[in-house]
Amino acid sequence: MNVQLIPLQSHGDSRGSLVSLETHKNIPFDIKRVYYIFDTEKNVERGFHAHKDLKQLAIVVSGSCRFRLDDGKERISVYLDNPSQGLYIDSCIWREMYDFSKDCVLVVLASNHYDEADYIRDYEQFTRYVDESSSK
Ligand code: T46
Repeated sequence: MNVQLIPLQSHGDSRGSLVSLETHKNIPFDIKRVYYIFDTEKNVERGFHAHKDLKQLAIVVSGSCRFRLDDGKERISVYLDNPSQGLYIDSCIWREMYDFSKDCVLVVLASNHYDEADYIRDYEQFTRYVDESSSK
């Protein structure tokens, strides 16, 4: 599955820690957009979609949450609770986010601007899209 946990170097000293995110240095795409998710409830689940082209890197800068990731063949779960680690998610991966801690702040770097046409929000349509793409 084209997902990867990327270690992000933390520059720490007695004053605290600092992580820098730079296009094509530790982020494998041009960063065109940044958004963040916060004020989440423990029992709420988000996502339930895939992207046709968009690549993203998700970092939990506070608290924790879990991702369910599915490429149409296998399904894995990833726990994020470390601001020095980014979860890279390639295009064509179904994602569901859940088990948010109350203090969770999830920052997401994206390879493109917001475009609803890039979303596949129906799971059956997603598996059809994966099958069609792999037979091309
Ligand atoms: C993803 C996961 C990890 C915007 O107006 N601009 C934006 O850049 C984004 C990301 C969203 N929105 C609007 C669209 C919806 O009206 O914000 C609202 C909530 O978006 P959505 O329901 O898609 O949120 P999530 O948490 O289900 O998914 C988001 C991203 O949309 C998605 O790309 O991979 O986080």
